[in-house]
Amino acid sequence: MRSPPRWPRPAPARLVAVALLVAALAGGFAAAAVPGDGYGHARRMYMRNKVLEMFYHAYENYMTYAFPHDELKPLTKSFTDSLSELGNLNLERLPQDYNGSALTLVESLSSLVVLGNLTEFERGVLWLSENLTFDVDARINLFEGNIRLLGGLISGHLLAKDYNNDLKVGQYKDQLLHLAENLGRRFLPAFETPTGLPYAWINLKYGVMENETTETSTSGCGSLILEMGALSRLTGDSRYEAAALRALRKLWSMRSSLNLVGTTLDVLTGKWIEYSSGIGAGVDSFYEYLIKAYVLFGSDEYWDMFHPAYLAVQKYFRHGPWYHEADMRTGEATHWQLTSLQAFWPGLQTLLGDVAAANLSHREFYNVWQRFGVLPERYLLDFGMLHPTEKYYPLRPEFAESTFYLYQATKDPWYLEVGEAIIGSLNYYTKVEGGFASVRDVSTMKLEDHQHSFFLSETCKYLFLLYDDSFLRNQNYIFTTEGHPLPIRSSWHEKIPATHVPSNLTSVKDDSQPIRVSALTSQVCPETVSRQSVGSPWESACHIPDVFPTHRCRTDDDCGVESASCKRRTCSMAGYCGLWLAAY
Ligand code: DMJ
Repeated sequence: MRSPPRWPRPAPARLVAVALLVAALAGGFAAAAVPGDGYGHARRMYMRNKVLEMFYHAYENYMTYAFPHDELKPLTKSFTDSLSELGNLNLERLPQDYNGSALTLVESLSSLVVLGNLTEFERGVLWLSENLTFDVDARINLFEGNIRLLGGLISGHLLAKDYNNDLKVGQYKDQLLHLAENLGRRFLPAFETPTGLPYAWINLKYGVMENETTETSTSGCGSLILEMGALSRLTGDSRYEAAALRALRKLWSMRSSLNLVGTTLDVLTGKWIEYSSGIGAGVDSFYEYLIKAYVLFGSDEYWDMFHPAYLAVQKYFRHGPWYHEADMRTGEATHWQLTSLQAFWPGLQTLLGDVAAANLSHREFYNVWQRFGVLPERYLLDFGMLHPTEKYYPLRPEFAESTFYLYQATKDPWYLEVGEAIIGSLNYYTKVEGGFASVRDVSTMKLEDHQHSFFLSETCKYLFLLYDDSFLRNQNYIFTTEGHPLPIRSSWHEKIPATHVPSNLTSVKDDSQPIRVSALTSQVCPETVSRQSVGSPWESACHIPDVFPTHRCRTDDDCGVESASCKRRTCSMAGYCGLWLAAY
């Protein structure tokens, strides 16, 4: 396999940054001055501009060859209507003049603002407000429609409001919000089930179709709360948030005694179909939305779900830096696979403040990235080989996303070098004249004719923010699972300005300000973090105390996880928890 070209390397300044991070961790949120991270301004600007080029190469090709259809086919310079793709609908049923939902444009709006192109953002807003309609006989996937279309519109609306004074063509008049509300209303029939768990598919014009499948995934019905919660708060119509929250509560009530959830379920019976689960496909954003809903809305209810769920993941799925899958009922490992989607987890852990664990896993993902040049969709850890069929890389953002979070938390320029490798690979393997193409098979680097919209909403956005985070200054955002920023507002938040939720949750504002690992660190390991001294190992959220303070136990389930090694403790014959078995 060819190696991608590498950008010039700077003199490493990583040690300085690591020392500062340790100092910052040791002092909790106490001030720790961060001088320049040693990466170099010119190099940073070079990489920033490189990402700009990538974004516009993808965006302009989409606008030329695919707009107003949904996504670009970069090899044939044609288009695909992703409503059909997202929903597998029968194209013949669509109206003759059906033009798609301009999905990639909707998905690009927030990125255009992050990149500082308000003129193009405004052009997009105006076009969408005059042309976009959801009154089409199209069956779409609720989850995808929510994170891509609804999330893109809501985020675009909030940004249009915030940047209103900088827009040129007249006043913004909430057009994107009206579109979002129109779409949200069309989602509501999906929630009309005995359990409150929504159908996975909805016809935008006619609601739930006859004989619609009743099977859905955990992420499909457990990651709607950010967009639908925001929609309710913006419109004053509580139905959206109520529907998403009811579904989330129901899902959480279905957890096992180990606080694990499965991967697929039936929305009519509320019974699990697939008991094996992990942190990747079908589940991933369920965890993400619990913690992000807590950050955005401040309700303890989200934290009270997230915390045990997170600890259960660390206890039952984690194996050193890897996360395997396990049966939700027994915690027994089922599949030993690395998946590309799992690469968001270190980003989530960084948001949470579990930087040590995040860094460890991120490095392993990077090793796999280096080995193949990109991340394969699935890699069999037990056989040390690619999955026989899932060998593709569809330009996914998750690894870049985690790299961005880790750099924000640590200011360690090593992550900027990782970004260089990602950018190098994307340009070398996937850039074609007509845009950026997905990789069909990472062992041959054969390409596939598809540029997914998330390449613009997430992959390019996180890579840009890695080198230029000026968008984050003076504002706190939480990014949806599709990379759309939602501002954290005190009017939406139950706790701000309470002292334990500092305002700067997602960003390091500039180099003269202290590193803030995360406001949530203190909730994961309340005392141990602040007791750490410089140079000692970092506490990790994998720490789970034994059930009884005496460390007595009846079974292994009464034992927790060692904080430093993250090894699971077991119950001895004499009835004490300890590291008796070197199982991990
Ligand atoms: C995105 O659509 C979202 O991040 C989703 O949650 C899962 N991953 C894809 C991109 O890989």
